[in-house]
Amino acid sequence: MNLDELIAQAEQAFGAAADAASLENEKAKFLGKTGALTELLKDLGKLPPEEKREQGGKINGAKDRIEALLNARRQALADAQMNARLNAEAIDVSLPGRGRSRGGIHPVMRSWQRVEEIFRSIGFDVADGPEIETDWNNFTALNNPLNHPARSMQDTFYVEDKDSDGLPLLLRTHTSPMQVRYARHHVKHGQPPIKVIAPGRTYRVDSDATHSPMFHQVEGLWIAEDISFADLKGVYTDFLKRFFETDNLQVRFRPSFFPFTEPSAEIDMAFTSGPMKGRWLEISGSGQVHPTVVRNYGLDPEKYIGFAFGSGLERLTMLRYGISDLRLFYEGDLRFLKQFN
Ligand code: 2NL
Repeated sequence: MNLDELIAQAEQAFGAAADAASLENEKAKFLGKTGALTELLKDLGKLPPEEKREQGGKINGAKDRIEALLNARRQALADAQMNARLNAEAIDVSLPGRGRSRGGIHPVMRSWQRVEEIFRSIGFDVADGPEIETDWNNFTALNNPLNHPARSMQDTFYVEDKDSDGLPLLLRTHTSPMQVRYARHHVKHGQPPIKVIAPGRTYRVDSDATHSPMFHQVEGLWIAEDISFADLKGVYTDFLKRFFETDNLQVRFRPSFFPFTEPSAEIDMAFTSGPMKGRWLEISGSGQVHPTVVRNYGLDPEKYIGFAFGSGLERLTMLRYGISDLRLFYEGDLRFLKQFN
């Protein structure tokens, strides 16, 4: 077999291989275990030593040459593949950027921020706490009787896991448990006054045009030796004026009932100017903290006294911006949300 012819054959075969797989197929025909060159090398053994060296050198030279042709073709195919990819994935760097839209603050969160800012300025601390609570923190500590309907399966979301009293954990139905935790921690490590607000998410089994299963509350609590209903009136009226940015409002306290306060009052307000002038609006529950609740904080109710209130952040937000449908808060419609940013 003429080695130059073999080299020419290899060059032709490699050149005809259109991809890496067929190239490796062609390689086997020349350099593989049963390839042409390998067969030639096997036959060398039959030759006398002198010829063996000469023929061996030639064959190995041809082998080197074919391997070089193979590598050149491999490189060429790889280059072609890379060029095809670069063309296919080409990026037009002259196009304008896609831009990045900016998020905004939800109107209820704006109210939350405002409320914190106002109460901090009156000397209130801000409590935090878990949304999954124990039965004791959510109900018992707040003087809710065991058979109270708020505790029923129909009104409260219960969790499979049980607390250390063996009672099911639950999604807190108001923000009060944060204040219970705060007060007990405060009493353990120091003395009253306890002066705190607790804003946060709350959950009830309730869903219609005016109720959402998840909503936001802010509660306030001020306990010391001499905190009276007069302080509640002063603090809450000041809060409303600053929240709604007007002195033109009236506030009234209307007798009511809550298990955790005694006496209790509904707080109503009315604007004395503007489009809402003269309409009384329920804005908050409130009262003097019940002696049982004060005792559950770890304090002597004969010595310590104070007030608490609870307001809905959605309600405050609706009144501030003139929003008529609660559901708008939870739909995530940007046409609605953009108006507050
Ligand atoms: C309502 C009722 C109220 C409270 C919340 C409270 C919290 C503690 C102790 C005593 Cl830790 N009271 N919160 C008191 C009275 C009323 O809210 O339906 N608000 C929308």
